[in-house]
Amino acid sequence: GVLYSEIWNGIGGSTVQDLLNHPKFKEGNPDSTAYLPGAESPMDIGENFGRRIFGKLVPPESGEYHFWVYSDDECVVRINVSGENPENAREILRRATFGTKAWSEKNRSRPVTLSQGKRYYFEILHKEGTGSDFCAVGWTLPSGRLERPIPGKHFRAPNHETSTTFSELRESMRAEIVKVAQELKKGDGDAAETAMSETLASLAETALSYENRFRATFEMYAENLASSSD
Ligand SMILES: [Ca+2]
Repeated sequence: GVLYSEIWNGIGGSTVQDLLNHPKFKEGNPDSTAYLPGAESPMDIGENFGRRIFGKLVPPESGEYHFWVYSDDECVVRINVSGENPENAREILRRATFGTKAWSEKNRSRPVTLSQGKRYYFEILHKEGTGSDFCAVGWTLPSGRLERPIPGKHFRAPNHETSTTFSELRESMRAEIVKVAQELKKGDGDAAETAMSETLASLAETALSYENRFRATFEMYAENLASSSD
């Protein structure tokens, strides 16, 4: 499984509240999105942005879990302890600004009781001001085993993404690539060559960005098959 990540750029401040208060976040349209293979962000991607990473957490055991977090700047972990609805999520853990990239018992949650195989809404809200940026969430399972960060195998991507079919994805990729290719213009001289190489680089990036989306769509397809054969 995977988690879904959204980023809003151009938002100052170091606290999650700065993100929650901002009109761009309230409007909901992120500047970029991505799938993540576990409960961990990429590192040092920019300045003055806010991030939400979310998915459905499916615990492999029943009992008391302890969650761990590290981040820079601030990070809040929220879970709906009774099910999948995002609106009932509550804060279980907060790491204040400027942490180090290391797990510490100071940044561990109180026990959270979860049931094996049940789906729980899970999200990480992260705010970066300036300097280094990262966040990750791990857990101690009821058996005492540590998984830090929590791997993607315990997550299901959000509902709205599971409806994407391969043909929709292929059509969207085709449209985006045609759009970039149409910017290719013939011309002479260094300026035309520079423009050509920039357009080709952009084309390559567009194509590569689809790798993760195809992989995530395949994983969700496989998960749906697996769960329907129970
Ligand atoms: Ca920072």
